[in-house]
Amino acid sequence: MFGNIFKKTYSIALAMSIVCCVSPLAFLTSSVNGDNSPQVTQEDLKGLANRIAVMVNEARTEHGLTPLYVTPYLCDCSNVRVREAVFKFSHERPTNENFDSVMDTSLAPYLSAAENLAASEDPCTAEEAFAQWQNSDEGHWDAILDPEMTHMGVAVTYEHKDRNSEAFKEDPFEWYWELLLIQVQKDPNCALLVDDPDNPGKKKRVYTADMELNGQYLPRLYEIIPESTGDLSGDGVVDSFDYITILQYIEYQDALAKMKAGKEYNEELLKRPRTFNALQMEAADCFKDGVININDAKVLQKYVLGEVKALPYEF
Ligand SMILES: [Ca+2]
Repeated sequence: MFGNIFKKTYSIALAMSIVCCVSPLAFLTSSVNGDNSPQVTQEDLKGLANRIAVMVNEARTEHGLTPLYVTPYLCDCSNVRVREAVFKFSHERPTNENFDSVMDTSLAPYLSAAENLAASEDPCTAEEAFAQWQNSDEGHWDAILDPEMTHMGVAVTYEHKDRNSEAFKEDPFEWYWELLLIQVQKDPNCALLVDDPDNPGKKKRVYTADMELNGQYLPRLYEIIPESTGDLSGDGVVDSFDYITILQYIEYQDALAKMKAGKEYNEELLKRPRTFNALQMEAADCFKDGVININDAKVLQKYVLGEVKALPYEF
């Protein structure tokens, strides 16, 4: 169809790591149940997974690599895998298939995939779990810093064990961590015909952009919740910082559109993706016309300068 660029290949079976965390820092254990199990909520687990996602991107950015997008679907897959890992700590699933069979390729069309697993004793922080991969010489860190990767899903789970049980004595791990990394396929709608150096006089198709996956976003430490139109930082005031934020967003989107169209674009801009969450998108649309462009930035600037009295701007 589009040549062998869509041929499915994947790197599999990165070695697992089981490292005991012996940090004296208590984590999520301030309140305990009668049986001494920490009260861990779904919100806690999501927060830990988000923290891992942020650390992955901090590490990539430090190494000059583009950050990875998180998608809700990949996190669902990651969650399936982390629950499987509680009972079978392996890159092979209970069905004996490889880990990547957890993904439906129509929802996550990938060229390559990798999985990092970690297990740790209670208590354990996200930083300690992440450090297991960073200090591993079994491919975990290489997977995180793989320049080809584009998207990820992360999940964390907690499986309480009775401290006096045989199960606990044999296997004291209660925290499980899964990071699913993929390199997404190229967007078939963003391709150019260029001269083929190997076949003089012939053209070849070159893909200019990765596919965009449903709901993809760049993880942040805290979700930004704008308090009004124009408050992109979520600090309750509309000021020049918000103006700079919307300009950077527009600049990035512009470079992205140019890349997809095969036009010249500023590569530096694409190394620092700027995305807005759904609430920020709403807050950035100062004209309330359904699109975010330079007109919204101009109105926001005028509002900051006092030339426009209210946002959103009404004609
Ligand atoms: Ca603000």
